[in-house]
Amino acid sequence: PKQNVNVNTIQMKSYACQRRTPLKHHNSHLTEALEVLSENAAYGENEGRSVAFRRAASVLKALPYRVQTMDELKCLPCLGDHSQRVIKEILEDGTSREVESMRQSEQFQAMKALTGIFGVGVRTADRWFREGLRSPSDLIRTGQQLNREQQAGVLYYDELNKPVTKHEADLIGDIVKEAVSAVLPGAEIQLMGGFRRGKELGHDVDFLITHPEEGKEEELMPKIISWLEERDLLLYQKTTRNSYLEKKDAPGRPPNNMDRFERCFSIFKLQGHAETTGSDGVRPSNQSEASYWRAVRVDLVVSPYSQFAFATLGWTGSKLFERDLRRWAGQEKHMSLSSHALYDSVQRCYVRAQSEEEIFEYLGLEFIPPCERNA
Ligand code: DGT
Ligand code: MG
Repeated sequence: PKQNVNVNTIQMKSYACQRRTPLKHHNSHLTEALEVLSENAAYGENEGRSVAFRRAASVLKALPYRVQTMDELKCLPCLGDHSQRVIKEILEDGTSREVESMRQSEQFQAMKALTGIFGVGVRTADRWFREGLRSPSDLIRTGQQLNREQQAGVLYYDELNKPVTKHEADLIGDIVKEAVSAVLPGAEIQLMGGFRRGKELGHDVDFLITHPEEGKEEELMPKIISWLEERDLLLYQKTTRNSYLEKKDAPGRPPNNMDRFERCFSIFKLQGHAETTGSDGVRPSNQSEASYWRAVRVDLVVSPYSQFAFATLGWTGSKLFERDLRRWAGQEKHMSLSSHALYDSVQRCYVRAQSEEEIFEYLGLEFIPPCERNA
């Protein structure tokens, strides 16, 4: 399709929220390498560097053709020297030695394995690495002190690292719907995160819950959790309460990345589903129907109706798209955007919105549908 695209007329905008980024693109041979560099920088707690590589990858995801020569990159934003060097290497040799040796390195692999444990961040993983630990089994063998979250993370490590399918996400959606409508009739639930952007696989399943009558959603989470626990559907859960106060949280302060909704990090026990049957559709003989389940990470978020549009926008992702929305709002529009609200620092007022479309419009951005937010 390249013949139809004049590479010199492509106007690549520099904020991810100004671009359309489809899920399937033409440059994964380059973006995967750049994302290894980004991941590695994150393991070294170099956030700026990590984001820079992620931005470079993201620009290539938005290109409507497969890059063949360095010449085609001339007019593109966000491609630093290091990214360009790596791209050049891949275009010339098919692979980047720097990236490949990084991928193979003991440190990279150990950090990937350790941060892949639910409840383990870069700091903890790095400390363990320096103590000589490399994998979840090393943690068990050496009897490391683990918190409740990490214990669950180690216990269900293999299953939680197996991608969740859209089908499994829908099965969990049905359960959450049943729970929510049992404890609060009229409540609405929406699938968020990667699955809302059209992904077929995810690392978890994200849901946003609200009720059209403001206030009805208060203290909803504990009721949902009890309903699920009574039916033995949860392996782990940690609920945090809503701590959002408009007066305290938004104006003047830099927009805070962590939001303050009532929220539950959980691990679901997903009963007898197709994934664990063999390719012939026959269940392995060692598992009875009752013991037939897998662990799946699920995030539940409850939002008041008046904040629902902001919560929807904030929980759809991708992470880079969200980051650039906030950066755009702050740098270009003197506004502060969070998953709760939009504050206009020039007009000194909060902006109300009923839909994502209205928020884009207020930000002076063309509306980008969820399936094109895969930045
Ligand atoms: P996945 O799950 O790896 O397939 O991909 P995503 O895009 O679903 O990523 P995930 O589940 O980590 O997060 C979903 C979106 O929700 C993400 O794009 C940004 C947003 N998000 C996640 N955690 C937070 C949070 O603590 N605060 C806010 N405001 N947003 C968050
Ligand atoms: Mg997700």
